[in-house]
Amino acid sequence: MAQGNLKKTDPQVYESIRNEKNREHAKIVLIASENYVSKAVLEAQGSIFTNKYAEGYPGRRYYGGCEYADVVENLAIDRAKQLFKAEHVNVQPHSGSQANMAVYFAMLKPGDRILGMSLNHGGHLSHGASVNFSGMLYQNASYGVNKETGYIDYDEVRRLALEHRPRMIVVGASAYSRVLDFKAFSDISKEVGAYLMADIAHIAGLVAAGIHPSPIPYADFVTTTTHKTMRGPRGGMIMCRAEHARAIDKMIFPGIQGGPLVHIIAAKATALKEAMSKSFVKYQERVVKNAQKLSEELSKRDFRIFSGGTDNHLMLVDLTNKGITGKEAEIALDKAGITVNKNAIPYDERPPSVTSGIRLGTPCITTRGMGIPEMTKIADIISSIIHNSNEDKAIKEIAKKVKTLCDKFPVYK
Ligand code: DSN
Repeated sequence: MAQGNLKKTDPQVYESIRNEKNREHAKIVLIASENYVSKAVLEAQGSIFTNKYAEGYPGRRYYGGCEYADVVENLAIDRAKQLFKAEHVNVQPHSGSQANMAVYFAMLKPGDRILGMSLNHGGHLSHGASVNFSGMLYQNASYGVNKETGYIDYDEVRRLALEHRPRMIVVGASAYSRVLDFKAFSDISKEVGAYLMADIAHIAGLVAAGIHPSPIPYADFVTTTTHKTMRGPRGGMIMCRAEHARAIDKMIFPGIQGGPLVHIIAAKATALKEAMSKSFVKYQERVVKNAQKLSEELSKRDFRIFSGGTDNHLMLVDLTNKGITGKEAEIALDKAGITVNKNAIPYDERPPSVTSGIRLGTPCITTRGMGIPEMTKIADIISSIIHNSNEDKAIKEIAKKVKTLCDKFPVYK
């Protein structure tokens, strides 16, 4: 995008953006929660809607001059309703955490109990982790995955729900590679009289494309981010049954937020329009096929994929048999131009700052057009790096292969 004015006014920021653009082009990004937005989304996000205050909701704002802010917010709401078949949508949350916060604040009292997936087993901070507001304000109980299978054990979730009697059950994860059974969670929630919130931040694109089952028929509240697999701007969104619409809207504004970010809402509208296209469905199919191929190819090279594979866009690689920690692997891979994040493996004995594993995801590489043949190449590259992590000369050679792949698949043509 043209940035002549920025270059003149603030060369340092201009330079950082240019460097970031080069970095995004020159690295194979396997961070499961990242993606590259389209140029259309980028243009909407970088638009003059950043100038506008629009506290309130379409048709009932606390500022004049909101007629076009109303148009983009209504577009985003209507498209999200249509895409996800939701009764009510709020597109104002600034992030996924704020979407979750609004649901808790609207429906729970401090001291109520949440039952969510443990952070150590792939859950999110805002699902009740002790260091997060959700763990500070509410009592928490957590479920995890079965040590042998790596899958959520629904009998265990039910047992915990009966034992702890939570007011809210949260289903959703940042590092779980298997299909989530929303009906099973709904049955458990009904049995114990709890609300059910599904946080689909990671899998929203798959849900929108019909590749992962939707929680909409089962959950009282569905929260998501709009980036990640959705390929929209960074932000959050809440979907809920009509009966909770007023409570949720009131909690987002004036409860926990002030003016909505209208430029982000405009970009959310554009991303939601893109998500309604056939090419978006094909894209999500390719994301999953690529993840499955990458997981298979790594397994062939004696990498242990937690739970044995993946049904979605990500996988957890347990490096215990490779004699390298997640932290060391992240650093070695980065030297060769592969960006990943270290990640605790469920039942990990190492601290979260070290970990025994890495999390890999395919949304970014699929967006730049890589497919099945490239997954074999990437598995080869990862294997060579992990087996030569202390050999700087070998890593430099491998980096050349990464560069060739990146140049063949530019992020922004
Ligand atoms: N931080 C995100 C992730 O990487 O999964 C979750 O919000």
